[in-house]
Amino acid sequence: MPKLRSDFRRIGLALCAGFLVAAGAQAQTRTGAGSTVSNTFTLNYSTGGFSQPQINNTASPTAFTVDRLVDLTVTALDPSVTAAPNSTGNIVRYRVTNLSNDAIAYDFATANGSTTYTPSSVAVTYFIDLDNDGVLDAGETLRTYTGGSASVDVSSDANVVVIVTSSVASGTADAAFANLVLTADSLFPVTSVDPTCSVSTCPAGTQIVGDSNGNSLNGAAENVLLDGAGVTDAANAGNYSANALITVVAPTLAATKSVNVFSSAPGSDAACAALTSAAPGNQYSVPGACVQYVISITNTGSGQATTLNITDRLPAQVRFIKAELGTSTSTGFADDGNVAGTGPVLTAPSAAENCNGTSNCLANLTDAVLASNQNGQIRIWARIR
Ligand SMILES: [Ca+2]
Ligand SMILES: [Ca+2]
Ligand SMILES: [Ca+2]
Ligand SMILES: [Ca+2]
Repeated sequence: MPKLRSDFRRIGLALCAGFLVAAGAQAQTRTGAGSTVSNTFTLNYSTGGFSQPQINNTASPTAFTVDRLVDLTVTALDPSVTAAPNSTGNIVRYRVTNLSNDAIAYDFATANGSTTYTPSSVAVTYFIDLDNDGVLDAGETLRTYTGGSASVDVSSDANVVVIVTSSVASGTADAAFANLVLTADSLFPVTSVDPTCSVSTCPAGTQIVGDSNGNSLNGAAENVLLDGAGVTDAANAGNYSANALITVVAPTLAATKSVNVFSSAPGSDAACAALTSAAPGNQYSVPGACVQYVISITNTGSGQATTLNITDRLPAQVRFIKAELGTSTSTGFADDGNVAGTGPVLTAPSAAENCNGTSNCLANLTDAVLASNQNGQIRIWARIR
């Protein structure tokens, strides 16, 4: 029976596909607000073998007006983003979907939810996202939005991407955050699909208020608000809201410089260069002694410090021996991808250079970043002259 079973399976799949198509078609095609739905019936019968006149209601069909369903959803396309202190143009996007059976214009309002910093320079733009990919494509028009105004008409089932940009003030602390709530509210469109609309009953750009005195089967379409409750809005109010979180990510740098006498009398520059710690016993900073300077940078913030530039000019009383990078953590300084070349680049003077304190013996670190929770060091060996 394998053949029969596979036929059954094929029929089953075909049935499922049919249901899916039907369900999809139903979801995407709502009968337009203001449509008139009429229906008739006929009754034929006989008695004693002789047919009798038909009974029907074709002279007065049952009819009703399809009311205006108002529904929408708002979701955050960027529910959680990070931003740097002193940054501008930080973007969070939301998707607004018109689930009504009419074109709707929207009021877009932004508000601060729970915050520890206040986003500034908040601006709203939007576009009707024809392919619903969240991205502004050719053929889609980006529009600026002025608070309190009405958007362009959004067709039934169409999606709008609302882009909210904001700035973070300089000095805003690491881990500060802002919750940014977008609420879309339903307004009458300029061009409704509803033939029962008049300028006075559906004034463009004004709030759609739900009907409150019960259904009238015929006449003008009544407004039925069937939206749910978003993060801050109530159900059945013609609106919906969603939240996006912006978290400030900043480096927190602490820098120290120390000097340690490795040996009172190393004997040679090469011997000084070979020391990795102080020799046993008391060591003194006498002429000829080998010392090590350590510049140590630690990032305890959650953001990466970039475009680092550290310079150290040795004083005239020493001779430069060597310099190298070090760390007390896993990686220390790393390449700055936004600076050409592969870093970190430590530029050091020539070995055995007698320093003059003004124009030579310069150690310089460039093309470097220091990630969160990393320590980076520049270690410099020198001998006292
Ligand atoms: Ca698109
Ligand atoms: Ca009514
Ligand atoms: Ca609502
Ligand atoms: Ca680089």
